[in-house]
Amino acid sequence: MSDIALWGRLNSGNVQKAVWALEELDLAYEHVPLGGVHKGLDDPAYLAMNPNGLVPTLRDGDLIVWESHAVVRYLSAAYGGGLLFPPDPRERSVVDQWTDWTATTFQPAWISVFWLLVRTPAAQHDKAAIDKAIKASLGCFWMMEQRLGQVPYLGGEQLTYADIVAGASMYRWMTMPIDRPSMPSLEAWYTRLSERAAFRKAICVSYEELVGRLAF
Ligand SMILES: N[C@@H](CCC(=O)N[C@@H](CS)C(=O)NCC(=O)O)C(=O)O
Repeated sequence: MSDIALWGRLNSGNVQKAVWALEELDLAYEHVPLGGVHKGLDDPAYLAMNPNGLVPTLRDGDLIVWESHAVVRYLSAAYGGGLLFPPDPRERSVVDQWTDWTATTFQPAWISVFWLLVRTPAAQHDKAAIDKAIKASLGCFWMMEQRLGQVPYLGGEQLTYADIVAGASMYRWMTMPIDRPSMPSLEAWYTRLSERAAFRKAICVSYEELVGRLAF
């Protein structure tokens, strides 16, 4: 058994961030499907590891970490060897800025489009709410468009964990049936990410099982 284990269903956007980091760093790990159709989130043994009762959870030896951004940041710091995780605090502050913005602002905005449009059964769609959520998301995407017009990655010149947590949204955003205004720098970033095997494996994953499904 590998020292590293990851719990969570592979069609969870938050689990996908952890898978991308593990794959990007070429780490050996055991994957344990959990949540969604696999259930198990209320298993006392799981709750003892992750009292938040959600996925992902990472184990590395005797360390347990949950919260996807903490997991990705840990893997980058522990195994990135300077890649993904800039050692200079000034450079890293910018990476953290985009990472925390993703957690607090960007992800809540775009994921609400995903829930209203994809996870909500079509018969219950609320067009006004969907339009409002798309508008709020576009505000975030325009910020990224501007940043990515200046530098190739959110943190600067190199791929970092900020690209992992924010880029994890891109496959869903680019494949949802919505009108997307042209954003050349964002699209070029998506193309750059798509050239990475780790991105394709972790992020370009079917979400068919989630369509029209508000709960498991
Ligand atoms: N803030 C948490 C959110 C975790 C979360 O919401 N996980 C969802 C999947 S994306 C979950 O466990 N849902 C229940 C399920 O999969 O059954 C993180 O980033 O890890």
